[in-house]
This record gives sequence, C-alpha cells and structure tokens, in this order.
Amino acid sequence: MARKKTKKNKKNTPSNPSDRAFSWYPGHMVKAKRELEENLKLSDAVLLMLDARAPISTRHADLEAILNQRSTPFVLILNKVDLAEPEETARWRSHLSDQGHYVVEMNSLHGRGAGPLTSLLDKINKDVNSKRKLKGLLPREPRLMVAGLPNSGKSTLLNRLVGKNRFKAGKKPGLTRGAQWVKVANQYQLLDTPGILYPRIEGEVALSVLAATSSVKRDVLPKEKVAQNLLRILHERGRLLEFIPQFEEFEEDDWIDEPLLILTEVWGFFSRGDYGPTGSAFERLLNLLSSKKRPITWETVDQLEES
Ligand SMILES: Nc1nc2c(ncn2[C@@H]2O[C@H](COP(=O)(O)OP(=O)(O)OP(=O)(O)O)[C@@H](O)[C@H]2O)c(=O)[nH]1
Ligand SMILES: [Mg+2]
Repeated sequence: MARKKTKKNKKNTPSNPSDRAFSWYPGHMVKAKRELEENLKLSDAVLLMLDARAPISTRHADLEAILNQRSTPFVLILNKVDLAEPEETARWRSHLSDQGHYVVEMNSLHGRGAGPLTSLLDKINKDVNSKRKLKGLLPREPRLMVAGLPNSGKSTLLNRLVGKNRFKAGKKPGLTRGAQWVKVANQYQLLDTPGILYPRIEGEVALSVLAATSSVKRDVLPKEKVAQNLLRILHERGRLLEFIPQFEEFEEDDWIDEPLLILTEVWGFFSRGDYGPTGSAFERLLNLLSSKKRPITWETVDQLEES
C-alpha cells in the first residue's frame, strides 16, 4: 500500500528572524529577495527607487550595504516628486548627495529627471567599461537592475528609459512578479525586479506612511490606527487644517481618539459605498493624502537629524 505523503508546509516562512517580526510580509517577497540577491551578481549598477515622500522608510539599508560591499555603483532615485513637497525633496537630494550618493529627483510618469539620470548612467557606463578594460574584457552595455519597494515606480521608470511600455506597471503593489531583462540597443540592459520589502520598517508610524504611499496595503494596520498616525504627522507639520479644514471645530482629542468617526461626520458618509461609513472615510482620506493637488512629504531630513 502506498504510504500517505506527509504534506510539506508550503508556507513561505521567512528565514530571517527579523522578517518574522512582520506578519504582513507577503510570501512572494521572500522568494523575490532571494532572486534579487542572485540578480545582483549579474548587475553592473543598480537603480534604487525611493519614494520622495518617505525616503527613510523606503530606503534599503541592507541592500545598500551589500552593494557597497560588492563595490556596485548605485543611484538613489527620489521618485514621485510630483507628490512630494519640492523644498523637502531638494533638501533630501542635497542631504543624500552630501553623503556621497548619486541622487536623482524623478517623476517617472512624466519624465522629469530623465535627463540627469541618463547623464549619470553614461558616467557609470564609462566607469564600468574602464574597469572591464583593466581586466582585459571587451566593452558592453552596462547591466542595470532596478530595485525598490512595491509600487515605487520601478517598471514605470524602466519603461521611460526604454521609451516603450515593455514592463508591466500599474497601481497595484506587487505587480511585477518575476525578474525581466530588456535590452536598449547600444545603451543598457535593464532588469526589472519585483518590489522587495526589506524588514527595516520600524513601527506603526512608518507602516502607516507606507500605506499612504501605497507601498503596503492600506489596511496593513487597523484603519483607525493608520488614520491616527497620518493625521498626527499632518498636525505636527502644521498642515492638518489645510487638508481637513472642518477639524477647526474639533478638539485635538476628538480626532486623535476616533479620527474615522469624526471624518464620516464631517464628510457626511453614513451608509454609502462598499466600505461602510468609516471605510469610505478612510479611502477618501488616503486618496486626499496622495493627490498631486497637495503634495506632502511624510519623512523629512529634519526628522532624520532629530532622531
Ligand atoms: N504620481 C506619480 N506616479 C508614479 C510615478 N512613478 C510611478 N507612478 C505610479 O506608481 C504606480 C506603480 O508603478 P509601477 O512602475 O508599477 O511600480 P513598481 O515599482 O514596478 O511596482 P511592483 O512591480 O508592484 O513592485 C503606477 O500607478 C504608476 O503610474 C511618479 O513619478 N509619479
Ligand atoms: Mg513593477
């Protein structure tokens, strides 16, 4: 009689103990992280996508450490500058370049920053090929890999560099599932990768910020918590009433305790929509906080320097 096979636990359990601390860490990310390490070996340089609104939480300290160890050049791309405060983005750019990084401000959707990025890549190209020459190797187009959190705009940026929609891009985080090479004749070979979420995200506030930038699901934490954290940041930055003028009539304690209830009241959501009243208020709040009309930088250089 055939022996009954014991079912293997197919869950993608993260092997790193620090990964385990994040129960929301999606399974496919673990595989993607392993693949990314493999792809690094093939890459001459890396484009690291940061969200200009949250350059602290969207930065990959551990990936940068690996790149430094391997002496692989990388460019920090402050993407989605159209959604961030321009003065804060400029401060981030000078802060990061003062630290010796290559930095580019980018709007991958509309192409702002593509010129400076191309000049930087030309320079990297020359450096890569002079190193190859020293080793007696023939010159070739540099292999550039893009890495960054889900939804940071990796595929959109590469499409811009290619000049065509060769990479699948869109609003849903986790859209790119596997690595994909595309050759731009006589210029580069580009490698798109799935979003990698390194476990450097520390605490609820950072997670709430990542929910606001669509790097993680909006309901990564209880909605009320995400709303509380975001409203508190707006308040601290002196911008709360600009976004929600109706809060002028409320005490701080009211909206801190039950922000979504207050919002359903001021916005008049009672039983509309699929999400229920507070769910609708939450969706509207997050849409309001990621609109080009009122750019917002969630994480500032000042904040970094204070901590
Ligand atoms: N406003 C704005 N939106 C952008 C920018 N770059 C990308 N996006 C949008 O961000 C969303 C995600 O873009 P993708 O290029 O699919 O992101 P990705 O990093 O490849 O995402 P995954 O493959 O899921 O890891 C899409 O809706 C893009 O249109 C930008 O500079 N500004
Ligand atoms: Mg993608």
